[in-house]
Amino acid sequence: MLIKRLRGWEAPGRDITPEEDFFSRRAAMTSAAVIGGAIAVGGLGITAARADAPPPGIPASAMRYKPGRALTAQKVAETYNNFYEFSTDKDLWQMAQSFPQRPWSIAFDGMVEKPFTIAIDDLLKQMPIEERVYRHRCVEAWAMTVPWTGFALSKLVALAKPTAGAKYIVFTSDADPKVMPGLGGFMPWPYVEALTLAEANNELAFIGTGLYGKPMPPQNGGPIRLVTPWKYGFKSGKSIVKISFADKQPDTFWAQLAPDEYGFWANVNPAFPHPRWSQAQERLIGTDQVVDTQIYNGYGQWAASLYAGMPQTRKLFM
Ligand SMILES: Nc1nc2c(c(=O)[nH]1)N[C@H]1C(S)=C(S)[C@@H](COP(=O)(O)O)O[C@H]1N2
Ligand SMILES: [Mo]
Repeated sequence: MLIKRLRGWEAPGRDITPEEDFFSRRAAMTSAAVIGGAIAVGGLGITAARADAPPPGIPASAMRYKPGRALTAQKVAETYNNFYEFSTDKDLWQMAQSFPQRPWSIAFDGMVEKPFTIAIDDLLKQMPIEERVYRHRCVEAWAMTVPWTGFALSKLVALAKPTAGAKYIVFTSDADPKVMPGLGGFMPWPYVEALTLAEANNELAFIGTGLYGKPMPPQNGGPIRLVTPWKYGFKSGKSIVKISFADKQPDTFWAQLAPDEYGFWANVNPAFPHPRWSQAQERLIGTDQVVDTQIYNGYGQWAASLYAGMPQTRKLFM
């Protein structure tokens, strides 16, 4: 009997299909989807999932955090990016195609039982790969809804074995001047972002290794990135090469660059405007829709208890 070993970007139950098929099949199934609880909102095979019915090709389990929105068109999610190591322009995806994704390894250090380095493919073999459709809210007031493949961050924390005093997990992104023309200048490279260990162990916190059923494109943070859907997108570091554990809150990239605008917590909240723009609404990329932003990006059911004992001030939401 043939035992199929899932690759790192595959998830059990996913009907792996080349994207062209995936989208034309979705368009073809639009009328069927109406019966299944989704309605067509016109144009380009975009459907709005009314009752979080899974789009074709996506397992029902991927919908358990109730995205409640149509998937962003794959082409849009993969060609409209923030990755300042390459460029501050959104159309950097072509530049990122020469970013080598193998060999790739991740070093674990700081407050762990024993520091170690693991090759990405060895890590993927050990992790329970699944797929999750999440909304993503950038602090710049745009949003997307995409199917990530990967595994719960809590599984990675367990593998790393932090010591009793560790309180923070720190993610360092790759910084390779040979392939990243945006490095240098005044920015505090490398890109470092962090979570508390309590946040990292929250069930929503996810490590993304794939997107739309394929390996994570380099421009989206391949081969491995963080995904924290209740926080502004800048917390989710891309192309991670090091994960450290610490007992003190580290200096993070955005908090160093613009401390009055971007904080450590970065929880989404429409009631606290950015100093230069409102956070009340968000633009769904690839469409002309603008929708209301929700506290914790709509994930309060899972995330709000993390902050129950804290002052609900701007600091928690910037
Ligand atoms: N290393 C690194 N990670 C990063 C960024 C970056 O510039 N460099 N941008 C962040 C921001 S602001 C957002 S909104 C998301 C964008 O992810 P996407 O391009 O996959 O949509 O990546 C985040 N992670
Ligand atoms: Mo962002």
